[in-house]
Amino acid sequence: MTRPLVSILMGSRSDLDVMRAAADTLVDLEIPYDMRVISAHRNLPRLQEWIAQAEGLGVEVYIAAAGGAAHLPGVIAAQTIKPVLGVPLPGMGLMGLDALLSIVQMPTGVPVGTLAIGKAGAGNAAFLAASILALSHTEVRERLAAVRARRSAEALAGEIP
Ligand code: RP5
Repeated sequence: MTRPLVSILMGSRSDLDVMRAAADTLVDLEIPYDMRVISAHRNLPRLQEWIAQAEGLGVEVYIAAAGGAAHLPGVIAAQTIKPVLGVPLPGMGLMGLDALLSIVQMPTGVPVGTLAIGKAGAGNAAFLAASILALSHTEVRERLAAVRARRSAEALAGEIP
């Protein structure tokens, strides 16, 4: 098994549909990842166990998604000095604004890089993870540059003259 560079975590199976956008982007960039559902509220010991395991496996970036009170990204950030990217999710009645405001307000010294709400944020979390990995992984840098160039060409081709 290829060792994952990115760990995608979410609080509930109900988050899976949105978070596929992050996984799909990592696949596109050929970045090995692990994706699992572990709730900070319902399964804290399991979360702590996984983070210890992930650090040993060589995970370099965490992408964590949660809705509502949305503590998962912050609880992960409390246990690692690796970058944690938080994706606020809609679906709890306040369209994700509650989760966004919760995730973005981490205390000084324990930041969570917070992305947009929902699928757009999930996809961009994967791109941001790639940018972080590109600092030290040449092959990721090359693939990220290629995907960005491809998207740029597609945008130009779609331009209305
Ligand atoms: C959060 O609460 C999850 O991330 C999810 O977005 C939300 C609702 O979870 P379920 O009640 O559907 O499991 O912890």
